[in-house]
Amino acid sequence: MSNVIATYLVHDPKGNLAKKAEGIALGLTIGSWTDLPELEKEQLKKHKGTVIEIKELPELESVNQYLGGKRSRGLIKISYPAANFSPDLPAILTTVFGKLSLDGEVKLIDLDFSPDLAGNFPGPKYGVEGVRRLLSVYDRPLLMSIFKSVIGRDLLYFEKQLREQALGGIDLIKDDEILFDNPLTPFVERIRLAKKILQETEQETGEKTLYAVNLSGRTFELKEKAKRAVELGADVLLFNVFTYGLDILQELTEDAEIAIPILAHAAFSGAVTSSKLYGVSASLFLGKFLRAVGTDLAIFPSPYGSVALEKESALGIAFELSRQDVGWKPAFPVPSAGIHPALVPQLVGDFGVDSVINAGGGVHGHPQGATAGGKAFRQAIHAVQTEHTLEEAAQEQKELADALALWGGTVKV
Ligand code: 1AE
Repeated sequence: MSNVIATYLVHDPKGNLAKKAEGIALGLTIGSWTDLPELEKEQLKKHKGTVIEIKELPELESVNQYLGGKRSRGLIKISYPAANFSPDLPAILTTVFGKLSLDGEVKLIDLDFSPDLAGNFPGPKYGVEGVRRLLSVYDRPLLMSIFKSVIGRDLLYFEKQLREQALGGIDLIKDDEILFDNPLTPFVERIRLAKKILQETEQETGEKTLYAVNLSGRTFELKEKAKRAVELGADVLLFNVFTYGLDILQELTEDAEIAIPILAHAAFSGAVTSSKLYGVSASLFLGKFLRAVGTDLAIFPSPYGSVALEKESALGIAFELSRQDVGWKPAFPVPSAGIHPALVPQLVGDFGVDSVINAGGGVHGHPQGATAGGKAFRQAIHAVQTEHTLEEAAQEQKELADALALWGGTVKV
């Protein structure tokens, strides 16, 4: 059967989860059912939402107190026939969580597409394997860094930061998500300059570095701009997907001419995912959806950095980006924010070798500058790969020793 199955976390003030579930299943499909004549019932059957599971959860006193009254809690699964919507996320989301998102304490936890429906979503063009191939790096987590304090600076400053980061052995260097097209560092000039500088640094280090330029501007200009970037030889596009919308990212990834990887940033997603009672789960929003619409690398808050996400949520995102039991290529999880070299063992332990370690302050804030910052991260990654502690590795490697002296040991979450 062609359908989507939505899982909701519901807090019901009326204490009747079965009635609540049936109300959702009918309300979001054919409306009233019981009052209809038999013939119409038969005709509408294939459009009716079906409650397939109700799992009661223990009441939570903290929630009752917060909401000012008793709530029954439960996980409800409802199947929606694909006959009700066109096979695109705007239609699917409007069906399963359109007006329902405005109706009390309901959170959308998961959405399972039947295989034929999932086939309407492209998944990553490059994914883990494709990005690794571009870099010729196959056996370790990738290292990404972020331009910092570039707003109000010109191309000379951009060039200096780019060169310093690349010489530190960084695989991908991304624009800060708050750097937009601007007269001091225009989009096209950033791409041209990055190409030249990264060719020079590759000569020096023997290693490739990819630059992720921020694709920004008005929605209807994005495709042409992305294609221009590709013509100019851009390596990767950074995209603030959640301020534009998931379907817009899908439009970009489905365009065969936009044949470079896309790095999705989590900016604005907290407005939708942060509440325990409302919105959409992080694993669905930042994991499953991003992979479905074609993200190759997905940035989200790590569980131990400066804007931390709960560990369960961060691991849930990474799981959805990487799970093998779906038809899409795996995408790279990029747990970010407040990352420094001392966190590398924990990052690799939690997110695995097929993940990207991403740092802004943790690279630029190194006492000897960004090149040393990059080297310290690479030394930490090498230590983990060769089963040495960071302290052991730091005895031989000054950049790592200085980073550990500044940022200290790993944090257990
Ligand atoms: C989850 C977003 C992280 C991000 O965008 C960013 O700029 C992090 O910077 P640092 O590594 O915390 O300095």
